[in-house]
Amino acid sequence: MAKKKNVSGAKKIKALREEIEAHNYHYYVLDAPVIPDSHFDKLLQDLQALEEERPDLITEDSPTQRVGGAPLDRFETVVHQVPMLSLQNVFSEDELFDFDRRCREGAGRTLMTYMAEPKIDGLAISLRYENGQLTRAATRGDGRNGEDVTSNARTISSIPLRLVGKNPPTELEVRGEVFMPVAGFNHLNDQQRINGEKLYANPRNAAAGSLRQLDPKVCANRPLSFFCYALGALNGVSQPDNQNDLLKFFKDIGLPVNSISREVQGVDQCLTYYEEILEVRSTLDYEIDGVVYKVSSFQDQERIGFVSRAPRWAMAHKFPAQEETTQVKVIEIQVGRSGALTPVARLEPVFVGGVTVSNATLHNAAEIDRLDVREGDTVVIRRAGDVIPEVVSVIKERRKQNAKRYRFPEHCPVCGSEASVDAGGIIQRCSAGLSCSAQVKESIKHFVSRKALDVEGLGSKLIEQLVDNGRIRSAADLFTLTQSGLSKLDRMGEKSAANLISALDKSRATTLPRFLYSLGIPQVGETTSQTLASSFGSLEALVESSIDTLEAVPDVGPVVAGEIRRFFDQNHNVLIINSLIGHGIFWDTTPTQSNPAGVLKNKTVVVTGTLPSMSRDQAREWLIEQGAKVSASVSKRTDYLVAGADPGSKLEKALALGVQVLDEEQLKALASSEVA
Ligand code: D41
Repeated sequence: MAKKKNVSGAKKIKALREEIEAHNYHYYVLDAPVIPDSHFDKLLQDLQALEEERPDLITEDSPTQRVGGAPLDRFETVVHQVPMLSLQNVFSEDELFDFDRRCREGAGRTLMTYMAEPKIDGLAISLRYENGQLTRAATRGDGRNGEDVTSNARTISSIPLRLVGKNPPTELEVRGEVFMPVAGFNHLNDQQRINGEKLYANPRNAAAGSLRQLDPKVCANRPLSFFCYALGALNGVSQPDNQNDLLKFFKDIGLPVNSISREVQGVDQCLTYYEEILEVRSTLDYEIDGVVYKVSSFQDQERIGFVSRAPRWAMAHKFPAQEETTQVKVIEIQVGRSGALTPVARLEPVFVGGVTVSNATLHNAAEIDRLDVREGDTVVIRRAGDVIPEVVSVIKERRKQNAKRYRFPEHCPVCGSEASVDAGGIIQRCSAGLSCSAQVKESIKHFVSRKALDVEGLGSKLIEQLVDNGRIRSAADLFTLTQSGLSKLDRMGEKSAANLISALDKSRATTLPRFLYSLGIPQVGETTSQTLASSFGSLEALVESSIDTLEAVPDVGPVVAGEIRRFFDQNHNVLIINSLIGHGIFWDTTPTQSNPAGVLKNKTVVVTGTLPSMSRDQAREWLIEQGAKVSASVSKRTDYLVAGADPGSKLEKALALGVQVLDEEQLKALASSEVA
């Protein structure tokens, strides 16, 4: 009896492992998960429980072993049997034309077929599989000698511990890139900040730092991933004969390859690929620093050959760098609309991430302390995608001897009032509220901005001028401006004055969500404004709401609820609101729910990614019309996630929590269906 039970235990363990591996394959290689993450976690837990009963059956390649083994004292050196080559770079089209010419001449062709791949910004490693089992992972090192990082590589979920298929190669060495996805990187740095540990400057450094942890359990908690792109050695199966087939082969045996690689013909298509990838760069969930072109045919590759330790048949075509060094001229303090004092480094202009940058944010006083940035310092700045450029590190070696530590001001640089640290303990704020002209200016700029009341032709300079010469002291005063008064201002003609008056007039007709947003309540963005409007239905109900009723609104936690209450408790805010309404600002007060009996009524819905036929804002407005509550983040309380292209981490979270995911079409179908 006992024996029989054990056998069935062993069988169950085997079956569960295979099931888990199959899901891993669907998730990481095919990029098409078949079950939600929660279901996957359950399978793993089941396996863990079975293995606890049968520790004798635990093997190194069990999916439960990804949590990381015993810490190491040091990494052993590995000699790569086949050296890991390096890549040459080009930065310009001319250099690329030369590369193409050399390849065509070397192979004796008039038109060359290339494999074009994104160049992942991570670190190169080599994985060794023997009879389908992962036996060793080594960093590239100098190309000849690397470090044995097998125990860390085993913790990376997208690296298969076993290859799929009945007849795996007897020997396989595969090369690829270990990297940290951007979302994981941001999360890691948040975590490091909370724990008072050092921050990583970029995803690449974070990936390298994680793979070099001596304790595999630390590495196991780092969100690393992997794509492969080259062969070191292959035995026991027939060799593919070009790069395109090689990548297909990798995918077939369970190794993740990048899905946006593609075969191209000739240098023109290389350039098209380059432009296309540059265009989508900021939407990818991992960082790339260029594209790589490789002569696809292995026979052609052989003919073309090598220069020292780099192939002549491959080339990296680099994107403009996202990091550059430059000098900090001065550190200035900007005052935000709620008084937050934000330090900004004024820089010697540099070209970075495709644009010339002359300012970078230093976030707050604590960040200046952490970096120890001083005026005159040489710093590394970073501009990734469309985010505000930031200072990531200081090159201390280049610091001038007399450079003094920066002292954060104790007073508002604009109005001179005392500055104090806010409740969160990080942000310094000017204490003067709307008696500080900087706060007045910023709150009016926000009030007229596109997503708020959208007053056309009222730029920052004009607002500053109007506040400075005392014509307006609040958003409400905008509606006291006259055409004749305006036309007397600098650089303002009759025509623009008339246009501005009519734009202001037009902006009087608004919606409750826009009006709430325009007030600039701290922590209350567009989505929260929409949720508040649909939850309370009227401004009066919101103004009189208690902390408890506020917290019952989706996405409103104690911090946001506190900010809202504080805002409406301040008499000057109420006065401005009343004055605005007195000046004729109005919105439709009939309930916005045009389909209040619909299926979506009172459902909490989150929208993510790019939808085919409407913007996210339009989708949110439409959902509110359907009676839904639109929320910004996925939680257990979310009923539906509406996901478009490039959905990002919200989709993962929804799948993990078992939240129903809909595309735009399914959403529309659901909305028009009958209520049961
Ligand atoms: O994505 C990459 N970072 C990448 C790196 C890639 N897609 N292909 C690569 N191909 C090579 C050759 C052609 C030499 C096999 C590479 C690298 N090398 C590479 N990465 C680091 C050093 C070399």
